[in-house]
Amino acid sequence: MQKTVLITGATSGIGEACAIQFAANQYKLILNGRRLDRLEALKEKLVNKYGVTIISLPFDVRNRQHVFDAIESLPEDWKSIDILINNAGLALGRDSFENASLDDWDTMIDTNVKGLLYVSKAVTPLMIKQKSGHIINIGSIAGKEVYEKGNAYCASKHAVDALSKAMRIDLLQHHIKVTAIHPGAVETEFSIVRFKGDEASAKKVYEGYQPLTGEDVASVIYYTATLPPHVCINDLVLTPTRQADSYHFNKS
Ligand code: NDP
Ligand code: 8X3
Repeated sequence: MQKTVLITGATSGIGEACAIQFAANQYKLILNGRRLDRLEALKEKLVNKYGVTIISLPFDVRNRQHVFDAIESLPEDWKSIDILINNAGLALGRDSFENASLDDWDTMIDTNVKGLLYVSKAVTPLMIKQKSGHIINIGSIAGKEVYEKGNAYCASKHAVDALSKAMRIDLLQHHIKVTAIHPGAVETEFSIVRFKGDEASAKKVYEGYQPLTGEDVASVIYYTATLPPHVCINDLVLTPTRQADSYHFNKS
């Protein structure tokens, strides 16, 4: 039977690449993001190319009520979600602790931590009912280490790391797999968002080495999602070959 995957943050980068990867493999897709125009364009492209069925489900993961209303609004035959990819997320600013903006901190924590919790809490009852499911949380290398001027972003991704472990333990009894994927540098719109539209600063992040692409990460996510039911990848860190950790890049 065709499986259904819900991807948050599918309008760009890793989420969009996941949408393409799963569509190419004939999954039913529920695609989320806030930018409806992008969701609709992606849906049209994937339906035409792969003949798959897609529901676009725009909502802001930070809005608790909207998250629950959106999941509740799904047609009954779409309420068996097999895979949830908690990908929506962002960094805002790269400022030293004393200079960083409280608003940026709020947005990162609300999106990366509370948003992931809301969507998971809304979807989990559906998975419990069907006695199976797979939740894939997109963490970061910033959830494994802390780097200079990374403060609240690193903390939010450490929370994703901790939550993934906690969810895996609690959801074990319901036959729900929980995987955390922690990428290093991926060239997406991530840095443009982080540097608030400053494209030159964003570009510099990826100079001197070959970064990962959204497609690289999507292919790893797809691999973890398609292992046999008795196999679960719990935790996976992937970086560009020329990145060892948050600090060590080979840019020679
Ligand atoms: P992009 O900026 O390209 O994509 C981010 C996606 O998240 C967009 O689709 C955006 O959609 C969505 N999003 C952001 N805020 C919200 C919100 N409040 N509600 C719903 N959707 C939201 O970045 P990436 O693809 O790189 O990032 C995806 C994930 O990967 C993030 O969690 C990020 O932290 C993580 N990551 C990224 C790395 C990188 O180097 N790029 C490395 C490690 C982890 P829209 O604006 O339409 O809502
Ligand atoms: C994004 C990767 O190293 O910029 O999560 O934090 S990093």
